[in-house]
Amino acid sequence: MAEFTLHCFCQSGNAFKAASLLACAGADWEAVFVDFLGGETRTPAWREQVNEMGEVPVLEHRGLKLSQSGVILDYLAEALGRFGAESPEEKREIWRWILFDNHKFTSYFATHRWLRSLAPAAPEPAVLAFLEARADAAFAVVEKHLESQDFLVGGRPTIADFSLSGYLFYPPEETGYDLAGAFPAVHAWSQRLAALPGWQPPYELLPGERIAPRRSYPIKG
Ligand SMILES: N[C@@H](CCC(=O)N[C@@H](CS)C(=O)NCC(=O)O)C(=O)O
Repeated sequence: MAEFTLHCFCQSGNAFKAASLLACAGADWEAVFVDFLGGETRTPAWREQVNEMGEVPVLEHRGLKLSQSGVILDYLAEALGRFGAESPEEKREIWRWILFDNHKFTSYFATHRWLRSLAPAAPEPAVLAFLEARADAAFAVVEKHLESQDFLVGGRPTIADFSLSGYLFYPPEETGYDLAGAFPAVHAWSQRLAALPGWQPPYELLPGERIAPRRSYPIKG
């Protein structure tokens, strides 16, 4: 049995945040596939046994069961001694970005992608437009920050980078964003992360079946 177990599925960028850190740190880990699209996380048994919040990812390590990608990343940085803060100031700065990610960046971008490409029912156009505008505003903040630095905090990759980049590596026809054109500094940063030893794209790193986008819309960028 591997040292770390990650409950995950390949469409989950939140799971990819933890999986890519584990891969880049060279950790001994295994994936447990969660049939999210088949409704597994909504079953009472899964909520009772794995995560009462009904969310992926969940990390298991030495009898601990952790959820919330930010908490998992923080735990892994400490357990593996990689990609963590080197001072209290850095720790606060990392958490500032992770909280921004969870509230404004991943949340709108991932929900937009889900409704646009993966949800069984086509979304209301106004809902999609609202999410796109909110994602654009969050992207603009990150773009500006990265125009003058290679990584989000401390000039080197940290868990803040793994958090905010969780959904950036899904294909443009799925996310609706061609980053090279739409947000070039974000794109360049994502390429620096993809160049880290051990890094793999989500559809190679995580288990599950890739599905084609269910609908087609114009791509930004
Ligand atoms: N803030 C959570 C978000 C996790 C999350 O929303 N995961 C999705 C899959 S990528 C999920 O399980 N959603 C179920 C739901 O919203 O009911 C984190 O960072 O781990």
